[in-house]
Amino acid sequence: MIWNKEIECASREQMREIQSKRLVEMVKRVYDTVPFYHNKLKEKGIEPRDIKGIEQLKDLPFTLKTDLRDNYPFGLFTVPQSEIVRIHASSGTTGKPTVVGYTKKDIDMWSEVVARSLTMAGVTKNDIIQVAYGYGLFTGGLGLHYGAEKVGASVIPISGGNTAKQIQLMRDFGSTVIACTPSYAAFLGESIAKENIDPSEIKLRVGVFGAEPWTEELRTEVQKLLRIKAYDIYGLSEVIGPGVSMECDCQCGSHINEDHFIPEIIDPITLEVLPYGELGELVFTPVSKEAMPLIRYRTRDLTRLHADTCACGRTLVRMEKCLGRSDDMLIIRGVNVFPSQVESVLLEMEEASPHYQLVVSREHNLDTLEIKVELNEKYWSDEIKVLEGLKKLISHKIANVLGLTATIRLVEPRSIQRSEGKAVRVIDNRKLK
Ligand code: DLL
Repeated sequence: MIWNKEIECASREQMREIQSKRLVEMVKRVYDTVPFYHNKLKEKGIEPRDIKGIEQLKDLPFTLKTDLRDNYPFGLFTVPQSEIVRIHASSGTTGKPTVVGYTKKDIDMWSEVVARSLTMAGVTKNDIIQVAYGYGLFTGGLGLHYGAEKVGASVIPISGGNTAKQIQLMRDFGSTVIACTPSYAAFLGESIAKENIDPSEIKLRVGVFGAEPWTEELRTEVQKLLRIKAYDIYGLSEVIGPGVSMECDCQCGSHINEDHFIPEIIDPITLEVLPYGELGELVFTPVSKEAMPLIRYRTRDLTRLHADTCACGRTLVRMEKCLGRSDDMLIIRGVNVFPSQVESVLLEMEEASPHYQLVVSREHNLDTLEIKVELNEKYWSDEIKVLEGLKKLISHKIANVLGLTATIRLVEPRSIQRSEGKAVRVIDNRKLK
């Protein structure tokens, strides 16, 4: 089923026409109402009347996360506060949170894109969806909630955490869809397995997982644990929240709701726009948001775009699974390391659980990488020889993939702290010094 066929299956020309019209209108609006953009466009010598369509997107200035912080809290809003019906914020690692606002129309648009997304995963009004993303300033809970209601599904707004309750309601209410971070899904799966619950009591069939990078290997693991089909949902609060893009049943990339969020891939160094198929930083221009549209917002997420028509019939541009964020990329002794590479290696091995952590330190001016690997119950052994052998094997595999030697520390099942939301995969002690 397709939620909005006219848009999701539009020809490239039709889509460009919609995007052009919205872009022209939006640039004029922010020029007239947001001093930050007024000045930024003036600096570049751009008058709104110069912008005739999507071809000129590449000439417009970028917006950075720091720009949102500098205009904290409401400086980028285009409408008076009386028109704002919702405020969300994401807490950064440092300083002030990034604030976003929504008008009534923005909430409707957001519900529409999440409804499209859930429909891509085959969710219908006959489903019971357990929304286990956090409700609150984080966009995950309420974002999924409104979209699921729009689809007509029965929503259980349980929010994140309280695993025993999650499992109880899942059994009692017969939830068919679970929406949460993939790392929490892995934890839920393990907890169900531990309780020896009769699998027929769990009716889940679909997982809607996102808010953090995750690998194909983790997908396989979670699908096995929860006996579901797991779909990737992507989004960020600055652009709207969840529902910027979502995988369809073909699972060959996530379809971007590009009538609202125009995607580009840029080279993060030269800032040039790259052609489809090339790896680079994802940039979004949310053109139809009333309260807080942005021009060319740099997400820091690294991926590729593809524009060929998908077997599902949708023509919406697809983005590959995010490799990670450029600011999550660790540079260890000059080698670039993404946590997702470590995840891929570990989860190919039966012995490793989906819970791991990278600990980076600096000793005598030399970076060190320790990888804490939590073993699955079955493989946790008291025999030093067995554990040593396993350590060697993991170390060898990691060296092959990363081109870097890491110290492997095998840790007991359930000893790495679980997260109810985004998992903490990296502890970088170098930053503390
Ligand atoms: O994480 C919105 C969201 C909620 C998406 C629920 C999906 C499901 P923020 O907290 O602003 O918003 O974080 C946005 O999280 O720039 C990515 O780095 C990362 N991210 C989000 N979804 C994915 C995904 C929400 N599917 C940041 N794969 C983004 C990889 C993701 N990374």
